[in-house]
Amino acid sequence: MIQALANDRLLRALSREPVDRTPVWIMRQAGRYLPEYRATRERAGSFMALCTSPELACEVTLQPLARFPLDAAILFSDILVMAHAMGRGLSVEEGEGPRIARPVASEADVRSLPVPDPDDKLRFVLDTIALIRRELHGRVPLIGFAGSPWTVATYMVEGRSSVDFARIRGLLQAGPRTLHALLEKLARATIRYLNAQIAAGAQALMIFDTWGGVLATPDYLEFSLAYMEQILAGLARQSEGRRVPVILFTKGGGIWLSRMAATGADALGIDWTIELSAARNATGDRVALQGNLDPALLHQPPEAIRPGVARVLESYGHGHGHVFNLGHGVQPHTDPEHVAAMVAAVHELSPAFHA
Ligand code: 1CP
Repeated sequence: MIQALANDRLLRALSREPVDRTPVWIMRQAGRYLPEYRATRERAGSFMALCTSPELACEVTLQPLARFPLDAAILFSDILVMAHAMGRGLSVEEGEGPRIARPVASEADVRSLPVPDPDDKLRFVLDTIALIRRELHGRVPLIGFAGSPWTVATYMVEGRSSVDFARIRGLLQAGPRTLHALLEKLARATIRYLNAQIAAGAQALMIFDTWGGVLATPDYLEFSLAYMEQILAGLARQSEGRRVPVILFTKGGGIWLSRMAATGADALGIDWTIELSAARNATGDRVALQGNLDPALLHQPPEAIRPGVARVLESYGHGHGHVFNLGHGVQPHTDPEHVAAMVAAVHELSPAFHA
């Protein structure tokens, strides 16, 4: 099915083609800050029930688009459905974050992990993508995603969110062979999974490396970036007659941007700790940049949000190749009216940077 897109600003900006204004979407745009999301989650009964129901996952994907004039939809799912598909058991309890029932602890555990067939074990995601595409009617593109092997491995080894990453760091120091075997399996599984997302209708992809930033530079290159590079090399980058751009996001990765730009990614996600002007200098216009308003600014009143948006736009400066976003996910206690103010400011202020 080739369907013309009414609004292709996101895809154009990710390929550094001209746009009339800067496209904008929001990491975690479907989520707990929206009362309608909380209502649908309640109706689903659990986070996993929400993720595995294509109808409900499609519903929450579209909720932020009904509120704000955004330039993209992002699939409602989670990076940890991969752990579920590999049979390790995933649950997400209200206010507690994700839990893996059977964490990976030994070389034997790694050896026993399957590389899941996405058409079987992750069918619910592919069905959700197809349904969202039907419901979008080509209004905006749909972004698919996966976690980086390193970031998914942190949860599979730690069993939950971590502050010190003691177990996986222990594995890294003590026996990198086991960790490499796990990461290699996750990379292979993720290539199959993301290619299946493209075949189901994803029009751009994002790889979330939320925890790459906790690593020392040589370890980041060996245990995180190398596997993202493998994934990039294994993806079908063309679908429906168009390029499927890939965004790479390492939170805390500001010091590695030039290396990230050399992986073949189309765009890099930038967190709020580095200025876009510096990121643009470091990458030399080889990639598009996405970001990077500090999500904490959205707790301020709308009068303070507008100048914050202006600073981000000015920091990127004149020209194409910028996708406006936060530097990380929108926080659960954010007032949706403040999000509306941010989006309105991007609409009003950004055309001047493309004239
Ligand atoms: O952006 C969107 O609207 C799409 C949905 C989405 C995405 C892209 C969700 C829904 N999760 C993710 C990615 C994700 N999940 C990441 C990478 C991006 C990031 O850093 O924010 C990570 C690290 C996770 C793991 C995860 N799942 C967490 C974070 C835990 C931690 O260690 O900080 C949480 C809270 C979940 C559950 C989850 N996933 C998504 C939502 C809305 C929620 C909250 C669940 C609820 O309703 O209680």
